[in-house]
Amino acid sequence: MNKTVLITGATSGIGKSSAYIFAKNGYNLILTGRRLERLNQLKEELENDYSIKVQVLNFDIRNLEDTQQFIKSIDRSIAPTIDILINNAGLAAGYGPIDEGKYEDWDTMIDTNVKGLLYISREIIPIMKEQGFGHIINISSTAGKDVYQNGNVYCASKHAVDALTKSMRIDLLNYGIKVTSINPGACETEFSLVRFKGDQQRAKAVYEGFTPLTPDDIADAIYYASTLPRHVCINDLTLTCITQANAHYNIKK
Ligand code: NDP
Ligand code: 8X3
Repeated sequence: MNKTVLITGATSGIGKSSAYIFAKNGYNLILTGRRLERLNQLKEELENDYSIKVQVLNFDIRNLEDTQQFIKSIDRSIAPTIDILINNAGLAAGYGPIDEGKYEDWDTMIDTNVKGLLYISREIIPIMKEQGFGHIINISSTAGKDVYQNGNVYCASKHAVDALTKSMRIDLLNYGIKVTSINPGACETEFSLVRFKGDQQRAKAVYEGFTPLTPDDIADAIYYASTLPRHVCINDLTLTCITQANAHYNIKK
């Protein structure tokens, strides 16, 4: 019987790379995101290339009712168990001093990165408790460990993810559920394009002058953390490219 992994935000970047690595290793997948066409393409490709099943759940994780409804619609023939939940969907919106922040951007980041992660987790944890096992992997960031200039609310949202990860681990200790935080540094995905609202030049400039992490680098770390022996749990794993020390220091040529 295949194991199942639920990945939020699988239409791009780290979530998409994670879908590939788990598919290659024989997991069935439940993939979420708002861009349905991308989800359907990925499903078709992965089901054709690997002998696995994929269910697509097309919803916005900021919407509680939709989240509840879509999680209830999980096809238990594809996912008799939910072995791994990767809370990956997230974003930064805007970059600037706090007194110039846009209320809409703040809502978007907090509603997605914090409340969305909570909504999904609240729906999946009872399933894992009933199973008596499961692994929750929250994608935080180096921005969840330190703050940087102009990062304010994004950093706050990832610090919240860090706190929730630690809290979940304590609250779920009795139920055989592992909880891991993966904290990447700069990784070239659509992240900066989203942060800078489609400004391709500005987004590209973020990754110039150094070799950033790739989404496959992060997916490898996620896969590693999720395939350790039953009694071993990586609590917290921060990874950066070789020129980056933390959220502040990244040497660019
Ligand atoms: P991408 O922009 O490439 O991917 C983000 C994913 O999140 C997309 O699949 C997107 O899907 C999904 N998403 C965003 N908002 C929503 C929403 N409201 N409802 C459902 N899905 C949503 O960025 P990354 O792959 O880089 O980001 C993935 C995670 O990694 C994020 O949590 C990010 O904060 C974190 N991270 C990224 C780093 C980086 O440097 N890239 C470093 C550290 C952490 P869709 O738009 O189709 O809904
Ligand atoms: C994303 C990394 O440095 O852009 O979490 O905040 S950074």
